[in-house]
Amino acid sequence: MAIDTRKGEQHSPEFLAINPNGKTPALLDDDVPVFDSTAILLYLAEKIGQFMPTGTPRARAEMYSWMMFVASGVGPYCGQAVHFRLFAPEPKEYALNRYDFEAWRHWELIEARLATQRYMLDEYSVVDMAVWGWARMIPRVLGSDEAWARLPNVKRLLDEINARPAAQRAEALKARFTFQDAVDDEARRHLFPSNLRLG
Ligand SMILES: N[C@@H](CCC(=O)N[C@@H](CS)C(=O)NCC(=O)O)C(=O)O
Repeated sequence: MAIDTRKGEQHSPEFLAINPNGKTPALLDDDVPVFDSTAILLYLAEKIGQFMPTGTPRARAEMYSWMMFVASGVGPYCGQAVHFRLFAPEPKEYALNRYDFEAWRHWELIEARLATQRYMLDEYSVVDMAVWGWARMIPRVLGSDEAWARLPNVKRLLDEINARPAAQRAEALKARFTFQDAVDDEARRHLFPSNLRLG
């Protein structure tokens, strides 16, 4: 189902039954609920037996390490960089500087890796998909399209995955729905409940 987070649909009982954390994405695969983007990728890859190295412990360790790097590093730092850049009230210089710095630092690690190899692992995998999810957001996260000049290999991977049929199907699916654009007072109440404590 399509969830418009700016309208607060992530807090509906139906959605919370799938993801008690009230955040997108979440999946109901037949009757199996899965939530959190990294868990969804690992679950689906394991289910279909593709896009995951199955060989040596070293290869699996590499995959898990980079998946968690995206889940616990790229995701949270990029998310907070967007929040402080676009939505937080002043004063925010300290927080914006910290999250922008950390977002850049994470992307530069990915850039360095992709400068020496085509994909994040030896072959195309769930790690590239996880990176793609956030790479699409780079201009918003890092403040402008100029970020691509410093991340040419991330852009290369982004363009390659964008051209894959599955990525195009995902875009086409998204285009079937209209999501609220404005982050108005009501959307802020849904998205940033911590603000209520500020009075
Ligand atoms: N760790 C989660 C983060 C999910 C997340 O923050 N989702 C955002 C949209 S991209 C959301 O649902 N925000 C609505 C809210 O926080 O109420 C994941 O990777 O799936």
